[in-house]
Amino acid sequence: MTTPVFPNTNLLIAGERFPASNGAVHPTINPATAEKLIDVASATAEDARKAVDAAHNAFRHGPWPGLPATERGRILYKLADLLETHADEVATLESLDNGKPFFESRRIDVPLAVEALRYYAGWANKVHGEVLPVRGQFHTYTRHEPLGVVAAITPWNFPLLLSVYKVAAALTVGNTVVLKPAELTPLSCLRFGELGIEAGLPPGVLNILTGKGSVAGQALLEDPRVAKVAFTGSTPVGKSIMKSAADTLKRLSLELGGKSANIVFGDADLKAAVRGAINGIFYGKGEICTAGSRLLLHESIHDEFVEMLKTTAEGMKQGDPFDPKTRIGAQVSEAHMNSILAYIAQGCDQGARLVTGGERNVIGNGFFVKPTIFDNVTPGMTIAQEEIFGPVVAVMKFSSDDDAIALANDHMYGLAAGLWTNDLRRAHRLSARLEAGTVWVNTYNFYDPAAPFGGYKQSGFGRELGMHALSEYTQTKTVWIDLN
Ligand code: TAP
Repeated sequence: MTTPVFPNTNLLIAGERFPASNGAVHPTINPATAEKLIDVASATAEDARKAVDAAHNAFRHGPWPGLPATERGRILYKLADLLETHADEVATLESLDNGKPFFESRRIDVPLAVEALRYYAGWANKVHGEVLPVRGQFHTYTRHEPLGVVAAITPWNFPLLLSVYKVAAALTVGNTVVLKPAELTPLSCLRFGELGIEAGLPPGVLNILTGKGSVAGQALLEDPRVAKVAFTGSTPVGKSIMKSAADTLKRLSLELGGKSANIVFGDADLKAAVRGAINGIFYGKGEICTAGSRLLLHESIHDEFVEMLKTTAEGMKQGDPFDPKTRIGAQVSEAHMNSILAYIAQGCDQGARLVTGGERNVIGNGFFVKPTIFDNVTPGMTIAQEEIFGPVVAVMKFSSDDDAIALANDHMYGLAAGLWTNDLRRAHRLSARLEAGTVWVNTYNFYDPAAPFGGYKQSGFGRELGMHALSEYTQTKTVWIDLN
C-alpha cells in the first residue's frame, strides 16, 4: 500500500481552507479495521451559505463562465493529468475510506474519473447555439448558457467517481460548484479539490463542503442562489431533496436506487454469464446502484448455474483491500453491515434457501459480509423488493421470455438490467421491453464517459455522462435582433 497522505481536512471555500464555523469535526473510519483514519470538518449551515457565496461570486464576478471555452477545457485536461499522476495516492485514500479493494479503486474508479474529466474537457468548446430560420427581418439565435451555482451531493460508494461525473460536466459549460461528498467518505474529494486549485481553477469555482447531508446538504437545498442540484444517493433522500428543491424551483437530476435484474437464458454462454453474475453483485461488495441483485435464471440451466455461482463465490478472497488477491472488501460502515445482515435474516425467515454466505466474515474488527446467495426467492420477499446494497443476490427462476420480462419489470426501480443470450433477435427484442435506463447484453457493469447513465421509474431522472448530461447543466436563451 502507498503510505497514505491525507489531504487537508478543512472545508475548501473560495480557494481557501476553513474549519467548520463551530469547530465541529467528524472522524472517518477505515471499514476494513474499524480504526479512525482522521477527523474531517463538519460543515454547518452557515458554512454552506459561505460556500454558496463563494460559488455565486465566482459565477457572477469571476473569470470562469466567461473564459474562452478552450481555456476552460485546458484547465480540466490539466486536472485530469494531475489526477492521473496522483492515481496511487487518491486510490489509496478511496480504499482506506470506503473499504473497496485497491485494485478496484486504482484500476476502475480513478482511471474512469480521469477519462470523464478528459471527455468533458473535450466538450468545452463544442457546446454552442444555433441561428434560427425565423419569420421576418430578424437575426435570431440561441445560446446554451450555464445555470450558475450547482450543488453536487454524492454518496459513499464511488466517492470520487460520482463526484467527478457531476463536477466535470458542470464546469465544462461554465457553472461553479459546491460539492458535498458523503460524510463517511470525504477524503478523495478533498484531495480532488486540492488538485483543482493546482490545475488552475479560479477561487470559488469548486468548493468542497464536508459534513452531514441533513445539515450542510439541506442548507444547500434551501439556498435560492443554488440553481441546480445534482444528486446521487438513496431513493428516500432523493424524494426529500425533490420536495425541498421545489421551494426555489431548482433544476434537479436524481440518480437513485436500483434492484436490477440480471437475466440468464438457456442459450447463454454459462461460464461468461456466471462471471457476469458474480461481477454484477459482488463488484464493489454489492454497494453499487446497478448491482444485479435479482438474478433471473431460465429453468433449464437453473440448478447447474446456482452450483457454478456457489463455487465461484466461495472462491473469492475477502479481506484486506490492499492485498492484491482480495476481490471483495469491507462494507462501508458497521451500521451498513448490520443493515445487510438484517436483510439476510429476513431472507431466511421468509423462506428463501441460503446457498452460501449469510453471515459476517470475522476478519479483525472489519465490517465484512460473506458473499451471499439466496435461491428459491419469490418476488414478494423483502430481499427481492428492497435495495440491500450489499453482497447478497436473490435468485429466481423463469420459464419464458414473457415471464422474465414480467419479473424484471414488475418493480418500482428501473436503473439497469442484464441479458445473457446468444440469440441476437431476443437480445434486441427484450432490450426494448426492459424498463431500465441501461441494458447490458452479455456483459455487466460496464461504463464509459460517452455512454449516458440514469434511471427509469423510481431510480430517478436526468442523465449523467455522454453529451446528454450537458443539457442538464445548461439553459437555452433565445436572442432576437431586429435587422430593420
Ligand atoms: P444517501 O443516504 O441518500 O446519501 C447520499 C448523499 O446525500 C450523502 O452525501 C448524504 O449525506 C446526502 N444527504 C442525506 N440527507 C440529505 C438531506 N436531507 N439533504 C441533502 N443531502 C442529504 O445515500 P448513500 O447511503 O450515501 O448511498 C447509497 C444509495 O445511493 C443507494 O440507494 C444507491 O442505490 C444510491 N446510488 C445510486 C447511484 C445511481 S447512479 N443511481 C449510484 C450510487 C449510489 P450524508 O453522507 O451526511 O448522509
